[in-house]
Amino acid sequence: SAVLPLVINTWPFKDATAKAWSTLHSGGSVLDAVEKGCTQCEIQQCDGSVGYGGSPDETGETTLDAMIMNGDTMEVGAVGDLRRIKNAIGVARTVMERSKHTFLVGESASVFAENMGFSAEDLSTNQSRNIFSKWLNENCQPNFRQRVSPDPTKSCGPYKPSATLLEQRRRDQTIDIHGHDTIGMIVINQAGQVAAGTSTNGARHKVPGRVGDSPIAGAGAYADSTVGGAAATGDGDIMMRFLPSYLAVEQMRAGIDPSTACRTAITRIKKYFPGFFGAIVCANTTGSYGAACNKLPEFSKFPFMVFNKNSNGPIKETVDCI
Ligand code: SD4
Repeated sequence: SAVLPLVINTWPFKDATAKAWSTLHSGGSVLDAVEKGCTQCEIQQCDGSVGYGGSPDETGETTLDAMIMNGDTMEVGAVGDLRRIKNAIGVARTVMERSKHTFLVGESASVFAENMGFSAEDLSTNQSRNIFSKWLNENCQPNFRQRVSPDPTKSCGPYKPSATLLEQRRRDQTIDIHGHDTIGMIVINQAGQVAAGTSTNGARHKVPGRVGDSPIAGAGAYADSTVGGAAATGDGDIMMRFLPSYLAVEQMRAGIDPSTACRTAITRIKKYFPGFFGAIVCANTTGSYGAACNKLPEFSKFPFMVFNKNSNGPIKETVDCI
């Protein structure tokens, strides 16, 4: 039932939900709750798809995307292709609050973070090194690698033309459906203030420089305290073209209930990319919430977490995909 406060996030990342709730409960703002909740997942490397040690790119490096949005002021802070820094959503919040900018990327974002006191660390782990070397061995002929780059651990390019790529993407799994995914979180407090955020290590074996949907306002997440919030997960290369979080919030603004709003956002993408992998959660300022996902043979139910005034703890819910 619809009550506030409310914490809702993608996937069964319950410690993140609990952390956001306790942050709110101990007097924190909705932004604090989103930041601490997502940070919890970055620390725990939630299912290998949030934080360090996951989704190595074509060179084996893990890079992070994150954003946070203040639905009262419509301020956003985001980082993409962030290197060496574990707390991506912390850096995103710092971009929002300590610079006049919205979105910093790549090496420069990392230097900004270091200058702001975030410590630089290697984001690789044995697990990410294993994922990388397995992929490299399976996908790159040694002589091909040699020809492209004198360093055989570097790029697998040159890249195929995109028609071939479209075919290939039906077979490849760059987004890991079976592990879980990006954390996307919406927090609404008793006063109806809304914040939303995301944190992810993106897609496996991405081309270096690739930034997904997660740090893009309106794609990965969106918040507007006059309406509500939304957060998405899935194949960001497809999803970012449709701004699904923005669409869900705009649907709710027009008076549509959250479940229908989420379904509309998924249906819009499905029309062009029926086989895309993705899901979305959304909530309005009454505390009513919903979720939707695109049905695939291997993905028919989407789990998400909810914690509101009526719960005794984080509750896992699922929605049937459409
Ligand atoms: C991305 N949306 O970078 C993220 C990853 C994700 O399910 O959510 N995967 O594309």
